[in-house]
Amino acid sequence: MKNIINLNQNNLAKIANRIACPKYNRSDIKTGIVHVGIGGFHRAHEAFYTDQLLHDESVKDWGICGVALLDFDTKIYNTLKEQDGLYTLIVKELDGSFTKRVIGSIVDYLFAPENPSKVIEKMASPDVKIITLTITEGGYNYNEATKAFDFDNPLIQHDLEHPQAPKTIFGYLTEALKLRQERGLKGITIQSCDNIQGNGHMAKNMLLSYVKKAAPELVSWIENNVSFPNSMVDRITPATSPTDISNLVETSGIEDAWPVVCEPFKQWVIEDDFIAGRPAWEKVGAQFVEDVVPFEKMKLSLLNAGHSVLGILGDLMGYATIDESVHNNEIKKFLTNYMNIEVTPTLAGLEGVNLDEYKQSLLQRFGNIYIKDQIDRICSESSAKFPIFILPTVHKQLEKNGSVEFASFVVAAWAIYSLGKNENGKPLLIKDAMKAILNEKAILAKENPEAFLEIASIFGKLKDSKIFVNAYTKAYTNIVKYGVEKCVIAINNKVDK
Ligand code: CS2
Repeated sequence: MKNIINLNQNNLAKIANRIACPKYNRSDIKTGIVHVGIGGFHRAHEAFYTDQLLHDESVKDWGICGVALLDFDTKIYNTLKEQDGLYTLIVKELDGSFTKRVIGSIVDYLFAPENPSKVIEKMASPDVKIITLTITEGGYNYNEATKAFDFDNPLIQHDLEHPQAPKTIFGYLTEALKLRQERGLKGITIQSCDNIQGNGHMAKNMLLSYVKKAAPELVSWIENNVSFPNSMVDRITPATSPTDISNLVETSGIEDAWPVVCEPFKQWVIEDDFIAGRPAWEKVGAQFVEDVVPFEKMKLSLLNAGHSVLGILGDLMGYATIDESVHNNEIKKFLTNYMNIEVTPTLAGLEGVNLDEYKQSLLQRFGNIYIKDQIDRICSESSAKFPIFILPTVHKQLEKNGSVEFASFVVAAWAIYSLGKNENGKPLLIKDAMKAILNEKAILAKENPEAFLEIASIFGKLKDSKIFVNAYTKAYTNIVKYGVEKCVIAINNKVDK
């Protein structure tokens, strides 16, 4: 067994004898990017791309300052502080080998609840040209029912009343942009890296809604000085498990409190709209395109929706990981049918993309047995995910009188899942901001399945569609009667005939 080395800047030279480490001088790197939400995904994706780019000696202006926004983020902040922003990225290859490297692109880190003004100042710094966000689908404060910004959110109310000590991203951005305006600074880019259709538009619309109320004089400055490129981001990044941590100690003798694990695949398609310049991420594999919307649609409605299908059905059946779920042949067939019959007809404008290959590659990625992507992770916050991943497909299919049988089946399964037990009677670990209301409606749905569709902030007016409601009710009744697997087999058989 090798002697154990703690991961930090001082030990980097020693660690470099064991696994790949940053070869650039981190103390030379300026912060050009502030990133909010330094979870696993950011560290497997943007921070990885940026680390690769920083190996080009001429690139010195694009270090990342990671901002932990929520109280909940204390642990990641403390870890980054202890480890000088360094962490290990462990790529779990398809052949079972692990490729490990230390990532050095996060050169600064701040904990917003501890010192809000420091974060605001950092965002307003002249060196900072881009603010990137991974604040989750729910973090944009968009209400599906009203199709507008949710001012009823108590945290938003708090930010309106305490602009100097905000709690939400909207409060922070507003204060920082005010300073930039006051100081006559040039523009800045706000780049969403969340799984949302038109994530740049969403970021812009939600921010402007807030600013119209909080600081109306700033609206036109934002319109003229801030760009909001859309982007499609992709890399499956499960939650780090205790085994991942101990395995790194055992195999490489590196003590890292929070390594990140991910799949080998990665993709980043970005609209080239950076008002204050940008890193040449294309040199390390990102694609810059004029219109990212078709790519986003493809990824959200195939990959992310595919995850939710495997997650909800798999969880009810008692599986713990996505690979287990997709290795059930009937579930895999169901997902393939869903992708081919309901999603594919809604996709267009994907010149140069081979959709059949893309779908095939998704099944392979989901099936990576080394990733062990937790079903609990996938099913978490489904109330924010369904309206983005699955329901847009339903609406498009309804418009063109296409099938909604598969999607409505998954919604029915979600209603049953929200009762909190799997088919073997074991409690499900449901993590969802809307857990209480989901459960309340799920209980009512036992008598009247439609009750679940009454949650307007998720389903909008979907309950008015007879076609959807009929398919959903039928699926609900069948699942209760026969269980998920038998129903899935029956639906698949109908397609085969
Ligand atoms: C997942 C995503 O959260 C989810 O439900 O679908 O985190 C997914 O793994 C990533 O978007 C992959 O790029």
